[in-house]
Amino acid sequence: MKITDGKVFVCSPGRNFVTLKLYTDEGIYGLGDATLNGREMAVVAYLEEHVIPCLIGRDPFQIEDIWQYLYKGAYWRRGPVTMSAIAAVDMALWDIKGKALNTPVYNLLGGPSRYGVMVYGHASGGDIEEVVDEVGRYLEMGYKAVRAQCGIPGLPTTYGVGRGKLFYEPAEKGLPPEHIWSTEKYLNFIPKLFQRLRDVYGDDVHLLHDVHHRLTPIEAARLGKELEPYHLFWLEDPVPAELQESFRWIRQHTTTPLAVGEVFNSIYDAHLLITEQLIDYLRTSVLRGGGITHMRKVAALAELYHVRTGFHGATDLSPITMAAALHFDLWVPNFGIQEYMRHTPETDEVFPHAYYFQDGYLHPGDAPGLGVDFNEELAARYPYERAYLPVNRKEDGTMFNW
Ligand code: CS2
Ligand code: MG
Repeated sequence: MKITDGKVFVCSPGRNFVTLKLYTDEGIYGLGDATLNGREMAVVAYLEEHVIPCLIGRDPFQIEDIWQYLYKGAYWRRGPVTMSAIAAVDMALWDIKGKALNTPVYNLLGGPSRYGVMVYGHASGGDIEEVVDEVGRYLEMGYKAVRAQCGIPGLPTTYGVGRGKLFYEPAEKGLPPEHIWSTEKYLNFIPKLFQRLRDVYGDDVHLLHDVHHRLTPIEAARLGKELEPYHLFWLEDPVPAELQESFRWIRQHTTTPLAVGEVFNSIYDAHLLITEQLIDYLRTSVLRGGGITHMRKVAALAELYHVRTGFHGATDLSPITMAAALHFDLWVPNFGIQEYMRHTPETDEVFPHAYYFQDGYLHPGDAPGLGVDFNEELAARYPYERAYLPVNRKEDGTMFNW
């Protein structure tokens, strides 16, 4: 079998997505997600100008060799654009192989290691009582784990409080919206949220929270300690993680489990965090982390150090990534949890898929390959429009982390 062509599609059924379709001389095609929120067209150019021409004529079954070729052959290694492009090719190749061998991708990885993939939903609200109600809604839907994010008194906006119900899309058309932040107001408030949630829902519900890169290590240590009585499933992205050793300070002060990595794009971003056991869950999705081929090596290292997977699964990762993640999650021995932010109905129509939600778990389904398709005609009805993630400033105007 040979790769005969590759096409990149950009569409916007509720938000922008970049989709790679690889064609073969046997009529089988593979799909890959190449979406990079707010920088979509950079990955489109990388694929069309620099990757697809090198794929024509290659054997799609040589997944590892093509991965090595695209990684080492780039010379300028790593980075979110490069690794998202490599990931899209990788997902499409696994999809082709599964379809050609008439088996779901999880069977190619090693078969299922569990009955289903435990997921967490996103509850948010403008105040504590709204969040309490939203968490209740997710529990009624059967979720066993819920992330809770809340408006902060005194701040006009904050991370994770969505505009709609069930899904949260931060990217906005036009130029980047500017948000305002106060660490003090945030730190003084968040423990009250989780005290209330534990009072209402008891100890057994898995509760998660995303700090979204906004504290210093010692501030994160304070928050982790103050949240210990509410034993979160995880506290996510407490600090920007370029300086991996800064997690040593958090680890010394708190037993609250830590999750990080949705912005990482290779094993090197997490190597110290894993080998010094500074984190408990690694969030790097197969889209950000160079595909299934690279992420299974990262998961194998993590397994040695008691680190579990907790893949990113926000709406800016298309159903193709969700499908690929679920095949990986069903197989990977050191599975932790899968984020499941539901897509819009329009998105689900453009990307029909086999995966399904049942009683707090997702299952990838048993269709050959990844079990997801792409409706080109329908996608064309939702044209791309540039959108940006917000930026964040402190109350005094200092540029900060969003
Ligand atoms: C968030 C994301 O889901 C999460 O944990 O960090 O929603 C993140 O804000 C978006 O993926 C950014 O595009
Ligand atoms: Mg996050």
